[in-house]
Amino acid sequence: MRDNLLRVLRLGAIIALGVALLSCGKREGGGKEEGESEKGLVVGFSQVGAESAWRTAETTSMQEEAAKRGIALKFSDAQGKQEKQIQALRAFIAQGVDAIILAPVVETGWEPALKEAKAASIPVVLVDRGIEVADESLYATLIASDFILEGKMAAEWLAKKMNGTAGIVELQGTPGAAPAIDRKAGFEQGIAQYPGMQIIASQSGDFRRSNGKEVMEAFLKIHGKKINALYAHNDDMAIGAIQAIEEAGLKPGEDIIVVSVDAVKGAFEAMVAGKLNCTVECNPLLGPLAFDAVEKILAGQTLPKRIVIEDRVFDQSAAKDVIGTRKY
Ligand code: GZL
Repeated sequence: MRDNLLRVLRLGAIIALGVALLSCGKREGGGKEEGESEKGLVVGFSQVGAESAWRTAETTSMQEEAAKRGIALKFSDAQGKQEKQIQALRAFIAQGVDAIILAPVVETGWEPALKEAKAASIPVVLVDRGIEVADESLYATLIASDFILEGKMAAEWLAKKMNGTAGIVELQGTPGAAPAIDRKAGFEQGIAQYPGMQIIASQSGDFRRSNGKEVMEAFLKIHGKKINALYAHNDDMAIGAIQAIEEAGLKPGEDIIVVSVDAVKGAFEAMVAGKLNCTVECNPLLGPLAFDAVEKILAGQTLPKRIVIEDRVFDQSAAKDVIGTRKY
């Protein structure tokens, strides 16, 4: 009799322990964490910064889409510094977010933090820029434009406009950033078949309007009349350079033909004013695709490693008709 009683008590203790262990994986009290939304999803977004109109449009798209889906978004602006992005990733991991969205400022140096996210079973979606990693399992997918193609489209348009002969200066984006590396490579590939298309100077303006103006001032001082075309890796630097061209007493869009990338509203305004000649679109409204990817991954679906955004070319001939339809 006594043995049976001991057996029942022992079995009861084992069951109680099992229930306790099983429930310890859930949040305290099973309730929602502070700031959690209806769906309970909490997503960390590590953003490069606010260096350009394109970047601001991307941030707005992400924030609006999260709100629309009832997802709590933890937002971090790294002010262009990779170490701040890595700190943000580690903070998101410590907070136990459900997923991370990362717009990586540069291509390299991400493995340690991404390995920590993987160890914590937190999926990472890359948006806007790619990274160089040996182990592609460290991120779920990359949603971005094809920057090499953008560079080629810019080159093709300019070669036709210049009838295959131009003295070109180039304003590069942020050193080490995928769009800067690939837009340069794509443009060089695009002009390779035109011996008369010569890049006479190339320097980074860090995707910023103010830097674009400063670097263009220097180009004009050094190379003067040899310059009859500008290729800028983004519209913000092109718009800064346009100011420098005007202050040098030259006509942007006529004395110096200007081609850039992004197709932000400011570029259309400059084209309507005849100061910018062509912009290659790079769509920043990535919020819907990014959160589709997050929700699919959390539902256990596998995504393609690369989701490519389609881009178009806009020049002055279309600017007036299109400007009213632009969303960023
Ligand atoms: C492109 C994005 C680039 C934009 C710039 O996906 O990373 O960074 O072209 C922005 O305007 O600063």
